[in-house]
Amino acid sequence: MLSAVTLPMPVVWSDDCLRHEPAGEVWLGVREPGTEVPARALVLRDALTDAGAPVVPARPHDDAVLHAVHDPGLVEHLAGIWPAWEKAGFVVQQGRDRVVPYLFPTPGMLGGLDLRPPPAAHGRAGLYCYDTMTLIGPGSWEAIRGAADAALTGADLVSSGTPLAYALCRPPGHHVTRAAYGGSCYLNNAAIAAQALRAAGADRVAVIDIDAHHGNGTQMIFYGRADIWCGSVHVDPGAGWFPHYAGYADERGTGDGTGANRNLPLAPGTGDEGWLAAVDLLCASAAARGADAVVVSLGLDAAEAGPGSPLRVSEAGYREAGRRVAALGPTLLVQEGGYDLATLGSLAVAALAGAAEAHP
Ligand code: SP5
Ligand code: ZN
Repeated sequence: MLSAVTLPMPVVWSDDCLRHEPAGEVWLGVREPGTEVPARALVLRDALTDAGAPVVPARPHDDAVLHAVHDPGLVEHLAGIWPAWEKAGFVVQQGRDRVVPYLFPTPGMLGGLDLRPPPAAHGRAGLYCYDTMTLIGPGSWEAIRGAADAALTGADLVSSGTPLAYALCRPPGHHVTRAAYGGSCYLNNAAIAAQALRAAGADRVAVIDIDAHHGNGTQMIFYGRADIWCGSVHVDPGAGWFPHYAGYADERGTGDGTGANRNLPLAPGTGDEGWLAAVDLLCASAAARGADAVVVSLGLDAAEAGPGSPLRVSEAGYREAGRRVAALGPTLLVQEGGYDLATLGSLAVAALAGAAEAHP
């Protein structure tokens, strides 16, 4: 156990992150309880403050950086779809308490037609969404925006000389592409942070994603860019895991970004040895390319204790990974997944304690 640690790094926190109550997820047509719950954020905050980390409130930021990585239409949609849903009567008249899309305007459906945003809220619900698991309710937008502000505040800290910071973002973000949300994510907090670090003067940024699932959103946002290198270690999508359509090893970037993306898919059940070897390969690639700042998409759902966890990483494994990624340079850790409330706190403490060892 890590009893004597005093974590030196700021934990950026927004009370608004508690306001998102997805109230479950629709999986294969059935509403299930869901695991991305507000208590996650409280468990993480309590464990980190108990370990001595200072809490820094997230400061409000304008939309400039959000619009640099996301379609402004996505941001506007997230801010407006709940009020529109309510106004259309779905809550009071139909008992439909959350926004759940029923129609997705895929390229195959449109066949080249111009995409006309439907005036009807239920028609529009799937316009920027790619799954049925990522519900929107009354406080969702405030939490989504609060998480982005936490990431931006963390990036401010790192770009102003703090060597190590952690943004306690909830909801998570790494599954969100430029114009589509899903996977319990709404805005891509890590991509927003990486872009903010670039804007503040870091010439080269590395994003290292150690969530159990592929960081498909972050990958696709930066897929054509050489200035932000992306690496992800995750359970093999080819073995049947979310996000199913991305995360293969042959996805290496395109155009200017060719060679600036690296995926290391692992067999389900992989433990510390295989996972840390992959983390090392990502670190070596990032180091070879050079990074003025590092963003870590810190998912804690690769741990063995997770509900239906695809990988079997231990607390010691997370500590070691934290140490290795943070050794690459000034580092912002951004919270992604991790759902087992009984072990989430000690996993976060372990990862951050490891990162702190790299910045004594
Ligand atoms: C940020 C993050 O970790 N997002 C995870 C998204 C993947 N969720 C996949 C869920 C698959 C459906 N859950 C099955 C529940 C069976 N009761
Ligand atoms: Zn995940």
